[in-house]
Amino acid sequence: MMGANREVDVAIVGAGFSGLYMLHKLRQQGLSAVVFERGNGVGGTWFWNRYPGARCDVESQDYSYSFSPELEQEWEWTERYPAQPEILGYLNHVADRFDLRRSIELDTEVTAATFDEEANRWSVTTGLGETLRAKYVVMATGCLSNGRVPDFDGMDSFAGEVYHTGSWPQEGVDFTGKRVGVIGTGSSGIQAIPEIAAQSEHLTVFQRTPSFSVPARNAPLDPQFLQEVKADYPRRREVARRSPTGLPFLGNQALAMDVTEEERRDTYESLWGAGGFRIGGAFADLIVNQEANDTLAAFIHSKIDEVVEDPSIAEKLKPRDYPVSTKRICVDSNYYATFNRKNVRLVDVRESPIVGFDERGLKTQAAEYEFDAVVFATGFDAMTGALLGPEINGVNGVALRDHWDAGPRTYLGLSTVGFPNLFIVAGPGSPSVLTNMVSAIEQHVEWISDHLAHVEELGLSRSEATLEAEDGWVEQVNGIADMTLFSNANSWYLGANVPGKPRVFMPYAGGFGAYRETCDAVAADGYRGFVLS
Ligand code: NA7
Repeated sequence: MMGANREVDVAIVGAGFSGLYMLHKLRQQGLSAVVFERGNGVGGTWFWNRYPGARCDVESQDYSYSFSPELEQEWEWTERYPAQPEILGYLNHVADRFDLRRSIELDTEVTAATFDEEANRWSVTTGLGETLRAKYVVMATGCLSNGRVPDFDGMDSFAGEVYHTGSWPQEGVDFTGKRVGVIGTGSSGIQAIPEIAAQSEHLTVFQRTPSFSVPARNAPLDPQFLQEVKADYPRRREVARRSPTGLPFLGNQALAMDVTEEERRDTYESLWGAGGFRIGGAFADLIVNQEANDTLAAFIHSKIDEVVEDPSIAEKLKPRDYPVSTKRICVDSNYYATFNRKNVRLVDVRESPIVGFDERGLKTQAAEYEFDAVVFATGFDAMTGALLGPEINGVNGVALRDHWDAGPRTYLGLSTVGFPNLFIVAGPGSPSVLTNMVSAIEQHVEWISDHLAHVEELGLSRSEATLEAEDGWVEQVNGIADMTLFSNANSWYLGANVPGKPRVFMPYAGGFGAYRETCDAVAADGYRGFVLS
């Protein structure tokens, strides 16, 4: 299949949840497609994030494809929250079951894509030096694909082992007998820290911003429960498709400020006891009303006090400068209790910032720390990183990087002006990371598939969003974000974790169900906002 003249209908970039389903869907409709994947296996996010404790924060039965009833019935999830190896196993099963592997090229990074306006074709170049022609390109590149390691002075001089949670060695890491430093206390750090603490000789956690974390209460899945879910999947999935979160429940419509303090506390207690991030949706006003949000923050603070024995450490672990849920709530197993261990210390790098590394370890303004290994749990260039990695040039040779110079601009999070026939799965401007990603991905894949079928049926060669539609959508996404508390946190949703990245709230916060209705209405209206030619 190699060669300069290779041509397919669709080039798909990425073989995670998005790329695998996109390939399956396009094949079913008779289009030829190839998937380029930079990893040496399928799985995307779940291929790379193999750090100890890596686990999804959405429950197993819902973090799964709904497109195949047979797949739903035959796959047996084993825990309430799926661990990384189980999700990776599931995606490998999907690749085999639907015979996807013959169209997936591993170890193949897409380095460039250039639109040829005469032919209405994309030329897609890979790191292997091949150029392939494709009528359409689908960027199935994921929201959290490009890991970020801060640029600390002297890092190269450090003689110990260095890891990033998002590109963990496939053979695993043994921290037994080692002195380990973990930098970062987002979801990845919070999952890895208890595991590394249990294995290593000593662990130092460098925290810049504490996270709100709730107990997962993970446990083996009761086979009886799983049977009930399987029998109920059609209804369950339908609720998820219409819900604000892509999960099979609608959230409480009551307002925190309308109930008594005692009722509020009971609600929080019961959700804390149940485990998981549903506590973030305990009341409908938590994400729009600071006073309401403060009640949940105070509740979580009180829980930290209950668990952490040293009051000064408990104090440091309490987030105080942003509202709950404006950074993703973390879902943990024994995170706060880990700080009661004798071999764990917490360093607040707000108080004493990291100055740099030397051969033995790192220095803050207050002290020096020696390590055998350092783990960066420092997150990702989220949502745009993987899209802006390759050199993508559209109409008139305009680079996507330039079009998005002031922040990502899309129509529906699916398409961007000047880049005809290029579609993004779970792109900026879509609900993506604010929802159950698998639901969001399926909705996008199905919409793109229907759209391409429409263009093909009409015998057309080009689909492009209009500037008016894109302007309107950008305004709508910003307008909705402005009605919430989301802008009050320096989160990766806003690009705030990457120095120099434009501060723009990237996901669509109007809810998954409402977003789906908009996408459906656009399609029903002859793909309003797109020029088809
Ligand atoms: P996150 O949530 O972006 O967390 C990264 C953490 O690393 C966070 O605590 C950061 O502190 C910290 N960080 C980043 N840069 C630095 C520097 N220079 N110094 C000290 N600390 C730093 O990434 P995760 O991988 O944990 O989670 C990503 C998503 O995956 C998560 O939201 C879930 O959706 C699943 P900061 O908050 O920036 O002060």
